[in-house]
Amino acid sequence: MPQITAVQGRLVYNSRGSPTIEVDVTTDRRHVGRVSAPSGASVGMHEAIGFPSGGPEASLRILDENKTRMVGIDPTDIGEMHHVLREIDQTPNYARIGGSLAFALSIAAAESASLSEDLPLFAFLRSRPPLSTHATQPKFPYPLGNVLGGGAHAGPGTPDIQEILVCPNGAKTISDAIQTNLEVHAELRRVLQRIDPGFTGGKGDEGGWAPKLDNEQSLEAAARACENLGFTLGREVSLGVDFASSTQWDAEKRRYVYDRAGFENDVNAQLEFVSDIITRYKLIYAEDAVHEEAFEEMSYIRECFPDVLVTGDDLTVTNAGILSRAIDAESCNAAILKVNQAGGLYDALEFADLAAANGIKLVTSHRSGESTDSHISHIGVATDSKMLKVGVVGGERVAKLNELLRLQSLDLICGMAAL
Ligand code: 2PG
Ligand code: MG
Repeated sequence: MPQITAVQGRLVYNSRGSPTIEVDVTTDRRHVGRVSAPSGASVGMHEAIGFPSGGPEASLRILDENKTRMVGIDPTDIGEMHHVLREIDQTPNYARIGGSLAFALSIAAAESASLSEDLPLFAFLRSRPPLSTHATQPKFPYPLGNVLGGGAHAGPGTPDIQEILVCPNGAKTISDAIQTNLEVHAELRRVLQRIDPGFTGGKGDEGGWAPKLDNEQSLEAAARACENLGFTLGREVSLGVDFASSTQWDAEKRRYVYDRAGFENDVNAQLEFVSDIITRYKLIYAEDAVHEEAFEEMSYIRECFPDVLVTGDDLTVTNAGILSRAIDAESCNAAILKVNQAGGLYDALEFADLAAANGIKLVTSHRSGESTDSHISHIGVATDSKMLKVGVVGGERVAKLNELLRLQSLDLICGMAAL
């Protein structure tokens, strides 16, 4: 039986320059899994806590105090590490040890186990619990890339909408898909420079352009970039939007406040606003179109747009209990999978399994504050995710895309996921 022989944590930095933790887990003295924890800027209120009150240092101290409980366990049983983490932290949201520690430890253990079995991480994860419901042949998720950023990911003057995304839904191979997103991103820069010759080429946290334009102008520019390349929106290439509506929601006023554009939406106006954007820009993907507790309003959008991936992120926070609520209310037909929202890998895979069993499509996603790790590319393939939301440019984003290209050359994954 393979055994964890060493666990080592350290402080490192994420793509925003904020401190985070990295954990190495060694199996049988040779197989080292190494993972560092990402962090979000627009964080759902029911997500796992990133770090306890003492920050990354406190998580590292807790790791040091508890290392001996991890040494000796079998990392090929994903449930064992989960069990240890749950013994140390019995809070529902990893408030004691920090979700970042649960994230880094659990994925590093799985990576070291996959190395000990000489399997790519995705194949290792597919072959054991808690994943049970999956297609027999793995397929590539479509890369869903942020081409224009605003909201919590970019400064004043940029759109209130957090992310305008591109999906190369006509691509037949993962390499074509990645290339298409890169072309749209590059063409969008030219479009933005034509609109505003003073555009500096500045980008938001995820590598999408951050122009001084409002929501409408930004969507127009993204659509024009696709059309300039000869694409018909909704055919070879489609746009998506992460509205990240909890950022705009003012619970006291019960209105969505669009500070930068200078208007407010009551609940009905928000539904009209979102529906209008989905229709006019032929969106294939609409994330968090309403705030994180608006299960009923989300279900209205889902009903109106059965062919759009009406996706929960802050709404479902990779939490199986909350996903059950969304399933009961028929709030969404797709859900974001971010392991660090759940905390540990086991929690996230349970969520994935529940989603699959209920016909909810998965979109595995990065965070705005990322590392150069590429484990989520494997997690996306392992969970039969339809899309992998990882950005288009920037070292920490490209790292995930390049991993998909490496997987392509292994010839173990056939074709693109059916959307
Ligand atoms: C989101 C994510 C990633 P953040 O809202 O979907 O794009 O952003 O990591 O800031 O929560
Ligand atoms: Mg989101």
